[in-house]
Amino acid sequence: MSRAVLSVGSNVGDSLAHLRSVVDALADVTVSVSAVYATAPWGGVEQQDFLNAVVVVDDPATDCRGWLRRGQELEAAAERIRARRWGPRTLDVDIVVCDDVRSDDPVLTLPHPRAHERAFVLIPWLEVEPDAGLVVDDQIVRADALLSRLDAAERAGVRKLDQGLRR
Ligand code: PH2
Ligand code: MG
Ligand code: MG
Repeated sequence: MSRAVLSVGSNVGDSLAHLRSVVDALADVTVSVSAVYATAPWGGVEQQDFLNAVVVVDDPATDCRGWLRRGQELEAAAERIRARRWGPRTLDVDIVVCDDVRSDDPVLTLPHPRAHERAFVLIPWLEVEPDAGLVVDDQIVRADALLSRLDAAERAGVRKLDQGLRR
């Protein structure tokens, strides 16, 4: 059983529909859903802006590996092809944190090893969990403090949209 914070992103095809497919599929285990944000691409690959959101889920029947599997199923349903690291994708479902699990298993590293560097994760997460914290370098740090460490330009690249994911 576990509670997880999922970061969902898309910049290929009908991105809003891809993000909605996650919220629809996980509706009965969803605790909260952030707004949708248009975000400048992170990671140095020249590509379209992404749409990103954060979904908090809780399900006694799903463990952390289970969230990974469910995310991968949703990615497959969106016909995701892994063409390039940090490149364009129809749907990406990343597990930011799962309970208090810490793991350096390359299959599922927890917390997500780059979440603390990404305004497109921290901003929507803080919207739904203003007191969120994350273990970075063996220390628990507030997500708002992590966000303030990022470049202003990075934060400015994350813009809230009017359309939501819940119908
Ligand atoms: N995902 C990536 C690479 N870069 N940039 C933004 N803004 N949002 C993403 O979801 C994203 C990215 C690969 O997972
Ligand atoms: Mg990702
Ligand atoms: Mg991923």
